[in-house]
Amino acid sequence: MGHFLYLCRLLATSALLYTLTIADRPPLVSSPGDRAIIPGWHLQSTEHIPSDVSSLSLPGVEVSSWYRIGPFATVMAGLVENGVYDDTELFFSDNLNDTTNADKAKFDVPWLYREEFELDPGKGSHYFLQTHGVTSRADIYINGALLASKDFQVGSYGGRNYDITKHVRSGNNCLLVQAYPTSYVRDLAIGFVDWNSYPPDNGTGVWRSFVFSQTGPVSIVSTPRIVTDFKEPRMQEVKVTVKTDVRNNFGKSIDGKIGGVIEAEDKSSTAILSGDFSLGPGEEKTISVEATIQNPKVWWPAKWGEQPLYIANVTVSVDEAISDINGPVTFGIRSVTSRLNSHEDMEFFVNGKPFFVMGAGYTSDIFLRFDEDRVRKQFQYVLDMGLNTVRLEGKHEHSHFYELANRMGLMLLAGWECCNKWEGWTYNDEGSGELWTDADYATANASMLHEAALMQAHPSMLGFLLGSDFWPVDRATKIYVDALERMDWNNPIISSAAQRGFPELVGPSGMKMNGPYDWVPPNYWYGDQLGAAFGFGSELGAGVGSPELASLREFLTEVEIEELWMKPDQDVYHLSRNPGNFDNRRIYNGGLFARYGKPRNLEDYLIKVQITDYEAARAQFESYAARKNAERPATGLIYWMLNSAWPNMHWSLFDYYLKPIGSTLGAKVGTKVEHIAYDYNESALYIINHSLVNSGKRSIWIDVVDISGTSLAQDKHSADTQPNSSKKIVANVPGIDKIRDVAFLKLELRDEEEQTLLSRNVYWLPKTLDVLDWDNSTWYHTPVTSYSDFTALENLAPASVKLSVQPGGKGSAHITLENESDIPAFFMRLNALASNTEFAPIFWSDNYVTLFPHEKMELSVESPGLRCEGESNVVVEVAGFNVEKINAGVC
Ligand SMILES: *[C@@H]1O[C@H](CO)[C@@H](O)[C@H](O)[C@H]1NC(C)=O
Ligand SMILES: *[C@@H]1O[C@H](CO)[C@@H](O)[C@H](O)[C@H]1NC(C)=O
Ligand SMILES: *[C@@H]1O[C@H](CO)[C@@H](O)[C@H](O)[C@H]1NC(C)=O
Ligand SMILES: *[C@@H]1O[C@H](CO)[C@@H](O)[C@H](O)[C@H]1NC(C)=O
Ligand SMILES: *[C@@H]1O[C@H](CO)[C@@H](O)[C@H](O)[C@H]1NC(C)=O
Ligand SMILES: *[C@@H]1O[C@H](CO)[C@@H](O)[C@H](O)[C@H]1NC(C)=O
Ligand SMILES: *[C@@H]1O[C@H](CO)[C@@H](O)[C@H](O)[C@H]1NC(C)=O
Ligand SMILES: *[C@@H]1O[C@H](CO)[C@@H](O)[C@H](O)[C@H]1NC(C)=O
Ligand SMILES: CC(=O)N[C@H]1CO[C@H](CO)[C@@H](O)[C@@H]1O
Repeated sequence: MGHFLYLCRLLATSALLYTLTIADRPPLVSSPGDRAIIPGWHLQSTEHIPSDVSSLSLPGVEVSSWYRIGPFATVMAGLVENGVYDDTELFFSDNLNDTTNADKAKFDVPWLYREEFELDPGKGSHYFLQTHGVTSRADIYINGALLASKDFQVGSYGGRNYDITKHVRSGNNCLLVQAYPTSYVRDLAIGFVDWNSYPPDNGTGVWRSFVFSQTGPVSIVSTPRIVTDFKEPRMQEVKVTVKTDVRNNFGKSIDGKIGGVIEAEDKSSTAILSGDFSLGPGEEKTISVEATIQNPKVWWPAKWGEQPLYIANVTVSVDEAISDINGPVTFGIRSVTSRLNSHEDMEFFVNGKPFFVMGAGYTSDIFLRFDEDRVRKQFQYVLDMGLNTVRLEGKHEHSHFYELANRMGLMLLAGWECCNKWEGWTYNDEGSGELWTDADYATANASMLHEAALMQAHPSMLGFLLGSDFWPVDRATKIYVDALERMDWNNPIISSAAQRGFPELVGPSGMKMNGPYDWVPPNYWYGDQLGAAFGFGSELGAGVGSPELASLREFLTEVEIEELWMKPDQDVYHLSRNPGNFDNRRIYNGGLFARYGKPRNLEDYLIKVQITDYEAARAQFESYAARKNAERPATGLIYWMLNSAWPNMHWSLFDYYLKPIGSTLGAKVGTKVEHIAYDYNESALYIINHSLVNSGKRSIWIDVVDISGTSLAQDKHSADTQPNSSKKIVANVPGIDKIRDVAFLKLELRDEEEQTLLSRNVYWLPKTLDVLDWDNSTWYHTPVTSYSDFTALENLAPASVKLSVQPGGKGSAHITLENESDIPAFFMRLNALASNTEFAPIFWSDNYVTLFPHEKMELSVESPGLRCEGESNVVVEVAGFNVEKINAGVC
């Protein structure tokens, strides 16, 4: 109540003063072709505000007591931005749960986003407001009038374009958005299903920016779309068609000109666009203009080549005067196609070359905050791990995200999310979404049109998945496909990420989603059922991704950390929302305790955790790579998942604080361009080549020792490597049959002539493999009836290792590790710190390494912060399973 009175008083007394202060600001837009993002908002709950909010959309209301946010923020993101909540605090222990319970009422009411801005509308000017989606839905008011109601501005992705010409006025203008609460089962929003806690506000609010524009009589009403006739990289010239939707804002017919430029970003070529058009009164249509690019520079995924980009700008003019401008649109010259092979499995091709997808699933931040620099770091990890694709399951982002992927050479597999409202179909017996009404189909249409337009030109797009766990009904499928085609989508359209069924219009997906999501042993992947390495796995993994101790301390109490091993079956709030299938580490710890022995203390548990995570991630990527030329080939996989929405304990390839973990390095080994991998099940070796060009003679060195360092076998083979393939080169690795308890297998792949090391890979192998109970599998895991026994590792004598470090300049360092012992130095983690703080992100050439007796190894590390200037305290530490912690100064 106090708040309300305060507001009214201020309304009366300070309106004049306020108007005067902001009247000095320049107009938001001032000439045709100008576009501006609403630069910020005042945010407030409706809880203490009169029910008729339209008057608040009149200029001059005093709102300085409201929260101030940037151009976009969900309610929670806005409250964090204003210090109402502290995310470090919220993310600690189960504080988020407490806040969600305690503050529930706060988020059961709509919230207001309000901004005033100057305009100086000239005669003949037209004004538009483009939204990019408001969660879950919104009333939009401008200068006291309702522009759109919550029945029209609906859905997180429901971008709409409004003509606001008749509402704008000279001087101060005001926009007010009333965003309504979100339910993931009722609304087409951005949710976290069963794998992450929900934000207390369910992501409600203006999560993407609003764009304001001024035009003349003809407006460009969509981002220009790019279509090329590019087929294959040897083409001497490529025809580029730029398609633009334009509208006549006038009551009379208009003739106009469309012009523009396409420029190579490196300035190596320029092409001019030009054409004429006529529009009837109020008519809206698509205009195409063409240009030819000679000697086009072809865009490639990072592993295969460069990422040259082109930039297009489009201008429409009427009577020689500019009426509207759109761009810059960045695009690349490349093609993506897909087909189902003879096993009905999905195969992708980029520029005509078979593109073996090695990807992982992306999540947005829990509060949908967007930090381009953070995304860049995450993408750096993706590339450093040797992955080439990121899947966005209903986690579409801002255009900067797609632009980064374009520049870094990453492919993106976009699509709608599973389980909640997005899959509210009668035949979905697993999801919780409410069935769709006619209004939902309209929202789906607007959402698909909008997302397709936003994504269309980006060369990083690998495809769009219309559904995830379930395929859409025919009516939705038709809407999606029509919308994608309407927006000149030139990439594969896939019915879903699973095989449960499919709409006739699109056909089967060729993707499997048969688990696992929780822990399975490494030999699982070499089986022939469910998620094992054959076909295309759209989301699968052993559920691993545990942070190291320094990160755990950021979000768990000391007691909670100790309970990870002392109460191994207990629910862990930082795994997943209760209740669900992923809210404890029962399956994971069951395997770890049985295989590696009951932990003696926290330190012992944590290293066993990283050992488990490393071997799980490596086996998954390696098996798919090894089987890429199998009778039923593996054609690609999406590791579940890449990153985490908040600090959590599972499903990640690096932790929330951007620190590398066991799964990071396991994945990195498993994806090497040229690699030598061990098939646990058959005791066979595969030589793998993901390159399109490397070839030549290779030698393979095999070394097997037991835990006392005694050699069980040593062997050397020669092989001819073949580009872009995998082949079995050794059927039975010698020494494996001699294992008494546990042995170590070291594989080295070298160039035959120079003996340069191309890949080095160390396994710890048991006498008997884990036995899987395939028939007793659930959708998320396959149980083990008899575990491998690695407990003999406890008998490893201590090894002594020599560490030396040299600074390498530009944030890098070189490290030499030398095992001075007669036994293996098992699973050593290297860590770099400045004044006791770990660097992040940090990229290791290798880590979690095992050295054979008397082996010497060179490593390198890079991190932006790793510099000697002004830092006297930069050290590299090493500690391993049987190696005491040692360190060496970098500077
Ligand atoms: C968030 O969505 C869930 C349904 O998915 C619903 O139960 C819950 O009440 C929603 N929370 C809020 C604050 O609306
Ligand atoms: C396109 O427009 C942008 C913004 O107006 C400008 O910075 C850029 O130079 C233009 N590029 C071309 C190729 O015209
Ligand atoms: C989808 O929206 C477009 C653009 O508004 C419209 O032309 C089309 O008819 C809509 N489709 C359906 C099925 O409503
Ligand atoms: C190992 O391979 C054999 C055939 O070589 C197969 O029968 C068995 O199922 C495989 N093991 C696992 C764990 O899948
Ligand atoms: C979270 O809150 C719910 C009450 O809504 C409670 O049942 C549950 O035990 C809490 N979980 C944790 C981990 O605190
Ligand atoms: C992989 O293929 C490339 C390209 O032909 C070739 O240069 C390289 O030697 C191959 N490597 C292996 C291990 O086959
Ligand atoms: C890569 O391998 C596939 C099949 O394994 C083959 O069809 C294709 O031609 C190969 N591509 C190149 C560039 O070698
Ligand atoms: C599946 O597992 C359960 C419990 O783990 C066991 O009782 C049952 O016999 C198993 N079923 C099969 C078919 O092995
Ligand atoms: C103390 C010791 O045995 N050092 C050996 C470590 O390994 C290197 C490389 O094999 C040997 O040269 C050292 O003698």
